[in-house]
Amino acid sequence: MRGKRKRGIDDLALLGGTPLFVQPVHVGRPNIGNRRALQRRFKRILDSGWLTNRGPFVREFEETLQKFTGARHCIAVCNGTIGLELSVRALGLVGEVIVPAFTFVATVHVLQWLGITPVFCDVDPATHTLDPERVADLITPRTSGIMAVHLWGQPCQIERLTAIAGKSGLKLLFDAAHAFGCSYSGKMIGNFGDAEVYSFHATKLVNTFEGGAIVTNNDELAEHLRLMKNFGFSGYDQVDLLGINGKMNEFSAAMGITSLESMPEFVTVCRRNYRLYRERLAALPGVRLLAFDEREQNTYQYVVLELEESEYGLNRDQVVQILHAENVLVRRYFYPGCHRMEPYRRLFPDVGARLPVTERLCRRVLTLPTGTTVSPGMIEKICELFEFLQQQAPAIRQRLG
Ligand code: T4K
Repeated sequence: MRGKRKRGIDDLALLGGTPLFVQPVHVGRPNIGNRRALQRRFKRILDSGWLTNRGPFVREFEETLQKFTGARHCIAVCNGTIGLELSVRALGLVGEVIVPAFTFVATVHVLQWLGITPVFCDVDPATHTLDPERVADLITPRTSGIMAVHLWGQPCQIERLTAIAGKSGLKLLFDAAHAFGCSYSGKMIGNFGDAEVYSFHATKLVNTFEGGAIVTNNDELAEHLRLMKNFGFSGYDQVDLLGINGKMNEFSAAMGITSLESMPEFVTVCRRNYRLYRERLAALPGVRLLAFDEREQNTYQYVVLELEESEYGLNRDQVVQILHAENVLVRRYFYPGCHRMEPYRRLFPDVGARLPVTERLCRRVLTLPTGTTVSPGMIEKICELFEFLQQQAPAIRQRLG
């Protein structure tokens, strides 16, 4: 299964050696949970002939999520992106919305797709989430809202953002794609702002293959969202408003319920993995792992590493190139930053100048493999490789030219 540890730089796969892993080691392998329970649920769906349109599994999934978060309403949707789009429309966002550029591109695409101008804002270097001071600087008469992201499951500075939004009469929407199961001041994410949106994509801790959910404590908004995600239907042949198809299907909900049942085990494994990486990499020069507030609930579904080239000896992109050759498929999330992707690069060519932290993170960050398919032995090998690369950095740099 595994190649030998590296003794000299010629053992590196990039330089002709054998890869450390025979099979690719991914960052986001799905956590499956109890297969038998899942198969039983699939059988029930097939036997019942009820495949979608708010069937029993979707209702059960929504109720379970609601209890778990303590929020008043939870609306399951077919993916997180649609959940964000529905929320943006239902909240009546128009004109300009302040958003980070250091996020998965879906966050920003949602705004652009709906004809709203994304106003890119820099992030805090320690947490990688929106910097509230910079947010306040970007508010104009055209601003209708703030779309903040609890990146890596790390909560935003919610109190400060809430105060800024309240003072300026702005809506506050949280992209909580990474933050299901995380808490802020002891309260579950899902209870803040006007609404919060989770993703349950296959790569997330809890998954529904594709899926998401909108969570809110606003009754009127919830009612609006429920209609919107089902074409606006309020009865068999009555349509009350402009809607779309944002429904989750029964198979996805069954996966979600099964996945939720095993969530405590997933978190235990991810926490163990995170701590192993932390112990093994803590003393390595130029390596910093993103820290989580241990007083809060965290899921540790992302292990995020920042690499300082001047101390480590190699830059992030060289390390990624070497690790990929070893079949360790670390990812440069969220390189190159949304502002450097189309259409934003063309629309806002100079915006990078006011995003120094974002630009720096885009050069330094990589995420490491974790999840239930990643064992302590694999982590040991990966950490050994990181140590080896640091020790051999000058010679490797020379060979890479
Ligand atoms: N907001 C934020 C902040 C987000 O991060 C996301 C999604 C969204 C909004 C939108 O939510 P959704 O509409 O997706 O529900 C992946 C996911 O596709 C995406 O959902 C996620 N964020 C993003 C952070 O990661 P890619 O382009 O990196 O996917 P991909 O195919 O390269 O897969 C990632 C890793 O997982 C690879 O190493 C392969 C592995 N993998 C992937 C899949 C799909 C598997 O092992 N099995 C699988 O089935 O975006």
